[in-house]
Amino acid sequence: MRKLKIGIACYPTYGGSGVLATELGLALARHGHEVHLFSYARPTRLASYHQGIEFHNVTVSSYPLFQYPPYDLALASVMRQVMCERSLDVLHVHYAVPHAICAYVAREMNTHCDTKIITTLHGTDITILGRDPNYRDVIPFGLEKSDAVVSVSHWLAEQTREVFDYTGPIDVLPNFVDQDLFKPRADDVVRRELGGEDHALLVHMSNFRSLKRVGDTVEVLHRLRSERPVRLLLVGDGPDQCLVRELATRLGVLDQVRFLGEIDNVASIVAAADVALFPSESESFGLAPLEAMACGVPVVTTNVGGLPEVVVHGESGFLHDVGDTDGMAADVDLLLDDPARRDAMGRAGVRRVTEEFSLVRSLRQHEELYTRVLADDP
Ligand code: GMT
Repeated sequence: MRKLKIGIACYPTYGGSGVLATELGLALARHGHEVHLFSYARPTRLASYHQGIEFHNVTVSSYPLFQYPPYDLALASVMRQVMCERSLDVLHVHYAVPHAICAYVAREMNTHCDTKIITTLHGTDITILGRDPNYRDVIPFGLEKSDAVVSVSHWLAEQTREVFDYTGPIDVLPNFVDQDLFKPRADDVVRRELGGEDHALLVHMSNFRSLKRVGDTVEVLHRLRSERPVRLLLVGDGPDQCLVRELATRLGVLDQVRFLGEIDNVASIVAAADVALFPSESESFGLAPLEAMACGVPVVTTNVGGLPEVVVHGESGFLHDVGDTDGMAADVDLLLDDPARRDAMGRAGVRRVTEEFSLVRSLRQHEELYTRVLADDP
């Protein structure tokens, strides 16, 4: 395919949509496309210089009248400028609010510019903001003005139709993972450092929002029956951190929990673990479970949202009802006491990632989508 000029807008924060948008941008740049990334801060995965990718930092001016400085207008303005100066072929925005509307406004301001707009929906932009009276009219407007709408799972595509009565086409392009980064552990150094020589290691990573139910990982730890000493590694940070710490103290398991915070070397920590725990009450896809699978670590999670599209129950992990910490604990015990089963599940996870969720596959799917949208001239 011809090399394209592609704009990508995303949140820069420690979260799935920003990580995926940045990884996609990096992969497209490595494939020879010219990539322009828009955000209000440098995304975590774009810490260093990368050839072929230019970062456009959107700054918001303060003004005495502004109780809420209008980031949306500043973003639309930077998008308009880059769209025009660089003749972008595609502007691919991640997370509908406010990015889809900003992209539309930017294109409307450039009367002679025919940049195609693609909006990828990631989850709460539909499931929470889509039901919020402050946003529920503006989101479908953004989708209708996009040249293509992408969802990260079939479940989220269904939700989008249901929440907005949306009848337009939706492409499902699932989350992906870079298997050069997330892979089964090659040595035991990190595992030893984490105490894995004489402990079984459980891992969870998230932004500690209430819907992640991080407290359930502590409940599971408390309910384990296995003879082996166990440690729970908690990666990430967020609003529920204190509650989780309090719960661990109350249940008498604080000594077994390590709060690792927001760290860079997530892949090596996850790969060092025996089992990964994700008790979310809602998840449009579940990037973190996917990363654990890529590391060959079996996943114990919930049967909600897009998670059953990621984890095959009994094959690459186990799915439970939300809050079923007894059931989750029983499966963790089973995996800790049966290394052969654990390894087989880990291998099945890696296979599934390679076949369905690889970076290479996703890059091809995205390039095909861009080509199709560019060919769809009215
Ligand atoms: O929707 C969110 O909560 C934010 C978003 C993010 O930026 O992390 O997470 C969503 O997008 C990820 C990437 O597509 C998905 O893997 C997560 O499942 C999804 N989170 C939820 O649906 C809660």
